[in-house]
Amino acid sequence: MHRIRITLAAAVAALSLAQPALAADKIALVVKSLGNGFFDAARQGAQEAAKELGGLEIIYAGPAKPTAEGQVEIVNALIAQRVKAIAISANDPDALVPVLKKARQRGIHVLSFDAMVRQDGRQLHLAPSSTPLIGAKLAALALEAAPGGGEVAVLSATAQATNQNGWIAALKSTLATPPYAKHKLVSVVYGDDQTDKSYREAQGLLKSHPNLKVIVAPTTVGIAAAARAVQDERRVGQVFVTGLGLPSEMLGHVRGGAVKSFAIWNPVDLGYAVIQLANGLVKGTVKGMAGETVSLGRIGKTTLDAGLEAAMAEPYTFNASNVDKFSKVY
Ligand code: RAM
Repeated sequence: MHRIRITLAAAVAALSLAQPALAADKIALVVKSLGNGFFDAARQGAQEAAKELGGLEIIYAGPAKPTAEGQVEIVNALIAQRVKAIAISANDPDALVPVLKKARQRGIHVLSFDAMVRQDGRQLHLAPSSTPLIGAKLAALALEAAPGGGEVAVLSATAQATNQNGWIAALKSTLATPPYAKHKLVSVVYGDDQTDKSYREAQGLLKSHPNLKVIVAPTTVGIAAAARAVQDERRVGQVFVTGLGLPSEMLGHVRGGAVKSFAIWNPVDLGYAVIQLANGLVKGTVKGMAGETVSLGRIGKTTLDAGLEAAMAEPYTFNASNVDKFSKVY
């Protein structure tokens, strides 16, 4: 009897060992395009959250170029793969809505981060910071670049990106206030978050506005390309580039003098936080309701507003005093 009991126990143990490990929940991080250092850093944060939460697999995807059509194809493939959630930085607020609605109908949770999807196409949106704050920061950076005023041009990402468009609108309203009376916005151009196109657009600005004092690029791809154009065209000291950049990509340009200061939030934290929210939706701990306070894991908490948007921290300013240190982080 004793022997049989042991054998039975051993059999039960063997059976449980033979059970396949519980399949991990797949959560997709869909970015504007591949090859962008900002999103590479966000991916790192997403992996960090997945490791901390356990039982998650991050699928990182994005088109080669930042187009809505490329993202629609990706979302269709993710629906077929039965992912549990899709977190997307959208190349167009409207064009993604139908396919994201299809995902919702199949029980997939949908949220946007960085660049927003229209409200009826997602359950919530995570912004890196508040839009008016970013606009005011961009204006303050332009003032730092040209304290005496002068011509300012904007080199943006794609013309449909909700994040850049919101920040540019906020920059314009700040530039209309008295401290900026001597700063004149002369042009807004789009480099589509492509290095080559951004570089050419920056060269074009330098040519068509010989008195240009500042290029504000609210995109990590654009700011690096514009700084290189200013350097190559030997306009360092006459034209200053500023905006939103990664310390790792801007270090050389701060040292070279094309950039005095710039700002950004932590993209690793953004990727980490959006996966915390995606997992919350999957597990039911996040409902996606106006006024709801939601957990961003190690970062803390945030509250969804009436438009089901939540914002993270203030953008942080970098210059010669701190860019070195942070260039090792992101
Ligand atoms: C680029 C992308 C991204 C934006 C950053 C600041 O990498 O356009 O969406 O948030 O810049």
